[in-house]
Amino acid sequence: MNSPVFIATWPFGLEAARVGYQCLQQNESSLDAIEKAANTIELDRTVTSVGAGGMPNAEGVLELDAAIMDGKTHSAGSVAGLIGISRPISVARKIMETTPHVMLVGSNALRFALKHGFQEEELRTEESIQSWLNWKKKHISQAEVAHFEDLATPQNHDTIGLCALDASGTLSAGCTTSGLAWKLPGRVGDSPLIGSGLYVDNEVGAAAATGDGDEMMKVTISSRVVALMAAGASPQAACETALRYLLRKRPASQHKYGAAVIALNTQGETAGAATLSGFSQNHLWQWAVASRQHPGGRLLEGPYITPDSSITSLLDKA
Ligand code: SD4
Repeated sequence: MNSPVFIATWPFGLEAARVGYQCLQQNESSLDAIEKAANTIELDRTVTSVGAGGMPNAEGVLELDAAIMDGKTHSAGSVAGLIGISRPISVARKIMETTPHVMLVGSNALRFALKHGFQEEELRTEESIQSWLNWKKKHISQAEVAHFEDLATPQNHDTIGLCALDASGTLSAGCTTSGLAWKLPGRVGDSPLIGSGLYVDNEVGAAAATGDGDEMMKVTISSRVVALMAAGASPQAACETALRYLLRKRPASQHKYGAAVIALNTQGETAGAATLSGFSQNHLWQWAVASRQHPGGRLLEGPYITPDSSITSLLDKA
């Protein structure tokens, strides 16, 4: 018997970690724990970057991306640009379990979801519509390049990435998001891409990502973290090395809104790290861990990686 562990990105990941860990304590599979924990955040309309209540695209349409991966079977399911379905990770799981495919997109993903009993509903809130209208008013007269300049505020992004190790020793991972607010219609980020937003190798570990998907997908960051662990790195060293690789290959990403990864290995060791860009004392990189020591979960901060060093905590500098 393994000692279960659940990790998730961001402060709202604390609730996900608590819910996920509770499932694991009741001997549910890591896959079920990932789905239930992700659903909790997807259905929470106060979280403005995941599922219902998420921020819309440039045309005011809320397009959701999600993926799930099962370490036991090394199978995966994924959905992108899904409109009007509140639990996209469950649609991703349904694709994984009932089709020979991995990923469905847009209107055909919606058709698939409806066929499998998911209900279509309005997922935008008054608040998210108002934020979009405010953004639109500000940007209507500007060129499209300017359109992207202020995408990176804490309200505009923050995907939930999740990794779980269950009592049988099986790892699973998930990722679900409304993606970058005000994105171009049809834009798909890293979150639903296997290897970028998430990856699991049941003999090694699991990883999930959040942050600038347009940068992280260029280095398939989550599979890189798992490959580094397979080569002998600790989860912490793997996260930091993968982020340094991103900064080396894409120096421009240092000036963008940041990238972050979490990792969990077969021993139940956990890690998280982020690039320094995009983070401040007002927007900390935090991730949640729930385990036997902390069944209700606890939040950890940092470290923040620069090309040649790391900073443990931005709070210490306060
Ligand atoms: C994306 N990775 O769509 C997501 C956004 C995110 O923190 O996680 N931001 O690129």
